[in-house]
Amino acid sequence: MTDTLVLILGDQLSRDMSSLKAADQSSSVVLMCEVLEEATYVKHHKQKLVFIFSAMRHFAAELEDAGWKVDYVRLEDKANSGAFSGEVKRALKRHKPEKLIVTEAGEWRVQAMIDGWAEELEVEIECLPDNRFICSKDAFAHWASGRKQMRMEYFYREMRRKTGLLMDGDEPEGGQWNFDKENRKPLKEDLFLPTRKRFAPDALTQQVMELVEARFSDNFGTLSQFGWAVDRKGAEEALDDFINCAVAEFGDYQDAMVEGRPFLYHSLISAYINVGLLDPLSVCRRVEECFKDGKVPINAAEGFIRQIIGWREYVRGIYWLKMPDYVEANALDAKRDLPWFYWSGETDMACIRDAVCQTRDYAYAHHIQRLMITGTFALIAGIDPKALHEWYLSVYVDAFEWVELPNTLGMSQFADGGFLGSKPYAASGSYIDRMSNYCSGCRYDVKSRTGEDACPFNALYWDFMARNRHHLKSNGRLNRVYSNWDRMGDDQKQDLRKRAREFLDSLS
Ligand code: FAD
Ligand code: DLZ
Ligand code: SF4
Repeated sequence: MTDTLVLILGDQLSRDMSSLKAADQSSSVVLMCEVLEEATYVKHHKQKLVFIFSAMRHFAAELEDAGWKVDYVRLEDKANSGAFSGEVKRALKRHKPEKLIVTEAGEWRVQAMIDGWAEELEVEIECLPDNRFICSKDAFAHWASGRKQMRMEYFYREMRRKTGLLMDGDEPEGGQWNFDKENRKPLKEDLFLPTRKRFAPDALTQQVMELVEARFSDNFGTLSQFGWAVDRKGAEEALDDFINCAVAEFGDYQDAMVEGRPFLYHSLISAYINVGLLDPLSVCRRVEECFKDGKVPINAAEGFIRQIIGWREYVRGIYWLKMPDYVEANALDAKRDLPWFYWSGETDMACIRDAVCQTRDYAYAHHIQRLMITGTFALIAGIDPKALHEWYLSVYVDAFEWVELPNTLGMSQFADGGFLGSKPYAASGSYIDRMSNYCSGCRYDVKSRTGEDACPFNALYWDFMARNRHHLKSNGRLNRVYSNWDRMGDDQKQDLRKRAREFLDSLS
């Protein structure tokens, strides 16, 4: 006898989900469904599809081992309706439960669908908050109310106090809330880089790889380097690997970039946290423990924990505060098409080529590559933020709209006019030269600003500042930039803008 149907979505792969906690195992059936509508709302990277479907299939087995009855609908099943609503309706007919329990969806699009079910379906529906976040949607809205501008730093301090992470009584551990100034070192030539743990696909993953190659053959990305963990044990091993060989250096080299070395000292765990294979707070406690044991310096521990209880929670709060209009934001009125090299990697710009090619091969690029290479280029070239958003949502294994959209539109493109962050992440080639080894192998000259061989970032940077002056002039953080521009001679300004225009005209 089934009293309850528990719907588990593809990014809710934890036995601690509020929906499972609220259900009685002996009288419940768990419904999981692979549906075409989720697989196609953007053209996901092949590795992301394999990761999600394989992780869902492994989680179904984990639930069965733990005593749950699971009704799992595969993409290949002939009767698959291709949509969540269709699959829920079919499951209601099969099991005739009195109640449907679901944890709220991560994405607005799916939550709107769930909200519609109350009218559409003849069953009691209980939709519970997602208990994997430290700050609920309501608590964030309360924190945000009355503020004209959001600032992550103040929100983050509240999260430190709330969790007690890196706190010494009421004071921050080490006497400072933020050690970011110490976290901007470029990589030294002779620094040892650890080889990071990758996971060979098991039989189930290989089956899914065949399915994805057959059904999604023209999606972006390759599968030959697939090395993601697809179950809880693997995700925990990936976390162990980060703790054992990378976390101590995470802070110092967080912003560094090295050609051909995609992973450096990053944790590579965002996808596992986002789908529920790792718990964010437990991850932070592990890192805090390393700091307390003297194995990890404060700048690394604080820098890492800030990303999770600060940025990750903050962007989720902004997403739910601002959706559904947020996706249309375009404060700088940027309209240019996304250049084809975001897909092909075929460009003479060595920095973009490396970021795009590793994205194709690993469905991964670290934060500074996303923000300061592909993100900054799009910003200063005036690429349509919605087109860029769809690109970021497609190409990374960890991409879910609630976290990707605020990072892209808000942090990276300033398309919300400075609601999420205080300044646009515009930069010239000298930033990339300082933080990476890209420029030494590039056909362009990072030191030149005009002429055919000049690094395109240089002229585009000034062109961006000049053409957006009416939007940005009141931003106090850009005063120095505009006084430098004003000090330039007219010929120099014209040359810079000409170089930018010619380069932009050459984009396809
Ligand atoms: P690490 O560098 O090791 O950081 C540790 C953890 O902190 C990450 O695993 C992640 O959970 C969290 N984190 C770090 N930075 C952020 C941030 N800005 N916002 C939210 N969480 C953060 N992250 C996603 O999870 N999904 C996305 O779709 C996504 N899209 C992005 C798009 C753009 C334009 C930018 C600039 C950033 C985006 N990020 C996204 C944030 C960040 O780049 C990734 O979380 C990070 O690169 C994942 O790699 P990692 O696990 O090795 O992270
Ligand atoms: C990303 C994704 C994909 C590709 N496929 C599925 C799927 O077939 N079934 C499913 O339950 N979830 C999938 N997901 C994850 C969902 O997109 C994710 O759960 C929602 O975006 C949450 O709002
Ligand atoms: Fe990128 Fe310019 Fe450096 Fe080339 S010279 S790698 S385009 S920043």
